[in-house]
Amino acid sequence: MLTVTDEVRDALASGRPVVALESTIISHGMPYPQNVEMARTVEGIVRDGGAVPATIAVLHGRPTIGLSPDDLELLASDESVMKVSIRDLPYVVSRGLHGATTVASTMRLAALAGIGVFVTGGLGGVHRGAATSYDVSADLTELSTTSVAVVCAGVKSILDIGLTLEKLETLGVPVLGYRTDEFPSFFSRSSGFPAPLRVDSPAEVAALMAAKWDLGLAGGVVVANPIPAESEIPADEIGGIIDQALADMDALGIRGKDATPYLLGRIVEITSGASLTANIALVEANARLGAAIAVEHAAR
Ligand code: PSU
Ligand code: MN
Repeated sequence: MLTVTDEVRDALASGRPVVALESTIISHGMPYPQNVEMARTVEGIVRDGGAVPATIAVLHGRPTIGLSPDDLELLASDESVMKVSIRDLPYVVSRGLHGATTVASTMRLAALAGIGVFVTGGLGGVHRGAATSYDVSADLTELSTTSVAVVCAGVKSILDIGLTLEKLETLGVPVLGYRTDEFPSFFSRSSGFPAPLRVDSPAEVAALMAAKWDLGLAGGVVVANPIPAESEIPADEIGGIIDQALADMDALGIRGKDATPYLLGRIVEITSGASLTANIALVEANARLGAAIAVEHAAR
């Protein structure tokens, strides 16, 4: 049921490095046209790093691994594109709809295609107030079962970072700080929480992936790569802005799958675009690291 481009299929068949990229970040994570520019740039960074990019989405009901420039433009600009997590996949497939895949559904489709490394911006997690809202992203449960390494910049403090790390521990997911002892919080290099484990090279990440899966431990690996220092928004600066965005969301009664896209958009508004610049910079840095990990993974 998958459509895989010839380039991605050939690379996988001959054991060359491939990096999966998600599409919710394009359709529901950033405004147009910066979203499509980011998507193109990131594919270029992966290529420059010696790997084949495979952006993943559902197009006309077909899970599609590897997208054309026109596909990227459609995902970036078409209002009908649904945000598709695991539970939504059968709906868009059976109805022939377009869907932008989250971390959870991109991981699953990447694994089905045989791709082991995936680059994104930030993971979903346990939302603040989850004790009453029950809002815990399906990204976490997917990480517990699907064997793909996810390169991200940590999680935003729109989430409860402490509870997210606890949940990942319960689910048996290794969380690696990349060249850091502190878990990063997306816009900021710090979060106040230690990184559960630390690695210092792409080869170390690839070795850990191999060890995990050779042991028969199915499931993902989180590689938390702090935003480059020159692009970071310090935690004390972004903290109040996130609180404001959360208060605005509550006032509007927005919840469920609309929560994360609303908060991302509202933070861009409040910061007059500064958060978008940071967001793009961190995704680009993750693409550089992800390509290097994919090269090491393929070499094993
Ligand atoms: N966090 C970000 N940017 C994003 C997302 C999360 O900083 O674009 C997107 C990812 O696609 C992630 C999804 O998988 O939001 C999580 O949504 P939810 O909380 O509804 O599971
Ligand atoms: Mn949710």
